[in-house]
Amino acid sequence: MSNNIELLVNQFAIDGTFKLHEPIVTGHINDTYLISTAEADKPDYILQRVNHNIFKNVPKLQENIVRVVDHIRVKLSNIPASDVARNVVTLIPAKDGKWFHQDNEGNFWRILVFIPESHSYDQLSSEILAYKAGKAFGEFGALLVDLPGEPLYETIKDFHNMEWRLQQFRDAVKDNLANRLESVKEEIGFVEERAEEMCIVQKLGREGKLPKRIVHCDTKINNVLFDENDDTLCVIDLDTVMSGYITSDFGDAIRTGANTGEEDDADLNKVSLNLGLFKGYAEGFITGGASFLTKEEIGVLAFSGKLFAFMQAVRFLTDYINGDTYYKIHHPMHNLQRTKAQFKLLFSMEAQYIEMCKIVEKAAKENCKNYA
Ligand code: ADP
Ligand code: GN1
Ligand code: MG
Repeated sequence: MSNNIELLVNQFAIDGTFKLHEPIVTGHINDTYLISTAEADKPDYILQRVNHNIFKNVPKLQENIVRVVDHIRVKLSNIPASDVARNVVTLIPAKDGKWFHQDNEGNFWRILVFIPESHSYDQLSSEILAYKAGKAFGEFGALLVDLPGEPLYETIKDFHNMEWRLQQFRDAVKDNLANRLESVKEEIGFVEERAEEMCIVQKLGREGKLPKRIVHCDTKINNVLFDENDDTLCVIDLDTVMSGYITSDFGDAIRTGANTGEEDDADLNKVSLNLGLFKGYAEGFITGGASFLTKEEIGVLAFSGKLFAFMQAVRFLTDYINGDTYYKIHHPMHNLQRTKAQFKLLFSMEAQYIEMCKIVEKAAKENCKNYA
């Protein structure tokens, strides 16, 4: 394998000599490796195999990322305080000029410069960190509000469309491919009890009450890098940056960053929404996005916390019922364990929903001119 990884790395126009590779195993979809180079004064790199069963057109996905990072880089270069090399990711082309390399087995690979002295968190430990992460994602949206040209390619169709996710779920229940329905009756009930309420964003969009934006669509909290002083550096993991609703970039971060437990916590007593972390993220996100957020968008932010715990529960449960064909799992019950943890988080948000709404409203009044 080492040799193969070295051969892959050498398909790209990197600066430096391959020394060693180390897997980074946080993600559920792609494969990621940290590549160290032999020379101390040359960058290290991130090598990724992009899952082409899920991302159907990797060349177009890569084109999206190039457009997005080029746009951000130009904007940052006009902001004197920015550190362009660490505030946006840098892709390295293959030696043939393409933004990917396809190996003989048909796999797609890409390389990014490793941003030095950076780290990410799977969960947040303080309100200030939550504020900084929220601000980084709000600012990310603000930077892309004026991306010129054609709409970005939709890398996964209907990715955060709740109506579509429910249809996939109901198809899975109907087909019962893995014969697991008996064990998930209660969870199926949880889904159906909330199904209609959870489609409100799609409905508001159709009615023209929520604008489509360029959104990140995977604002898991470990997709923001922090520096040695715990200040934010950069938003990463740009595979799903595309057109969508603002709910995507608020709800998914709350689901991961403001959870007192883990996404797949086996101990459900550990799982709940931490309101302080919610407040930090909300204040940061609204501050970072104040230049573009509309009153209607702010009005669905607290709801999006519930929506994304629900959507993720539906997605994990669908995969469990289908026999684990989408997410990487670490044991046979993993998708069900994840589902239960997401439902527990949702219940905690349901219990604290009034407070969540008040926090968002206060943050909007204090930080956002568009919010009367
Ligand atoms: P996944 O889709 O599997 O989550 P990511 O692109 O988020 O893949 O990368 C996984 C992890 O690798 C990140 O959480 C981060 O810790 C690290 N990482 C990714 N890209 C970079 C980078 N350019 N510089 C530093 N670390 C990175
Ligand atoms: C996947 O690969 P990763 O871990 O960044 C998934 C997200 C889910 C997340 C749940 C393309 O993200 O949508 O929210 O797992 N990405 C895709 O942890 O489906
Ligand atoms: Mg990631």
